[in-house]
Amino acid sequence: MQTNTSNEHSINLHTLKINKKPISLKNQWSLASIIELINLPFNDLLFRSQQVHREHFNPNEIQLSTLLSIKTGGCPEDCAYCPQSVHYETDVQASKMLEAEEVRAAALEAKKNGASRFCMGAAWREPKDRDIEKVAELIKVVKELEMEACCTLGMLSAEHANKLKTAGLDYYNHNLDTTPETYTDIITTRVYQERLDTLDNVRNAGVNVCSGGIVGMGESREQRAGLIHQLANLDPYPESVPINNLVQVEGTPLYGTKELDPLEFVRTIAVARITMPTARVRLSAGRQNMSESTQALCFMAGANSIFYGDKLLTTGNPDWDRDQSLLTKLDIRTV
Ligand code: SAM
Ligand code: DTB
Ligand code: SF4
Repeated sequence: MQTNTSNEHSINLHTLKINKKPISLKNQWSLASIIELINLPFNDLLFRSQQVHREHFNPNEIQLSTLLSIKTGGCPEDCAYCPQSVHYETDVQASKMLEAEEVRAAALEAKKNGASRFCMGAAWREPKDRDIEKVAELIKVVKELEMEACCTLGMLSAEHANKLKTAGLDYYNHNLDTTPETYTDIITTRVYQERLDTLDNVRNAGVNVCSGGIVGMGESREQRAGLIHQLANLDPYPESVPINNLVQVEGTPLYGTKELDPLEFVRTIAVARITMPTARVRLSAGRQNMSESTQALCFMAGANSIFYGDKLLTTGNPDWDRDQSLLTKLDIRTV
């Protein structure tokens, strides 16, 4: 465990050149220092995260990403939060992969509504070779519309990551979701190290990394700090960090979990901002039941991206108009 003092963390040192020799420096955070942060008095924590946020971003701008499920349901994995797993009986109907024209229409609508990134999700453990060929075509469709393209397709080999990079992929989303210690309580069909290996393959292919997690699954505050600890110590840390509040779906094992106090969600965002100062921290799933005041506190704490559009993958999200009204009230511009 590292014992760096918190002052050393106010800037992110990805690479330094000493005597012209490039060396990589990890953004090292000890678990203890992150627990100390998350336990700060709320106002002190928010003041600090807002300071870090202003050092790196315009505090009145957020980025908009729109999601589309390109292959829904029937997933062999058993993620306890997910309505798309074959292991649970939910209302989700499994479907075939969408055609390029359907994707073009959805991306065009997202662009017209102001989204800059289009993220395509598939309910796969991992894509097969023929899936990668089809997704590569979909990435080209999104790039033709001059939007950033993101995919989340499950585990990815180095070869598949390289193919998606060649097709023009900008970001790949693959969440760590929990701490390593709690992972096996949530998912038994794959191991944490496989998640880390996928992130390495994405990084090595030159694709930007989008990785975050889910809170509200019954974890403790220290475990939320533990998730941020894992993300912040990736070398380098992800360019995009989605923080999801569990969307409880009937039929999944986590349905009925005690709801997380919204202020605990805000604390998690603040700690993500402080420990990953230049990342886009995304206020992700869970906004449909979140008050405008809580969302405003999340932006204050350093969130500067949202999923935008009335659907996430299979569950609801605030519609375009409702979000535009909130952003107008807060004088937030979009990028
Ligand atoms: N199958 C791929 C995978 O798991 O990597 C990609 C799609 S999966 C739905 C992407 C992410 O959505 C998960 O890692 C998880 O963080 C998030 N997610 C899924 N169901 C959720 C729920 N009910 N509430 C909040 N986040 C959820
Ligand atoms: C992420 O971190 N959250 C998004 C996206 N990446 C793929 C997915 C949220 C899914 C919520 C449940 C659903 O709609 O199925
Ligand atoms: Fe499958 Fe992804 Fe859902 Fe897990 S989160 S069950 S891998 S779609």
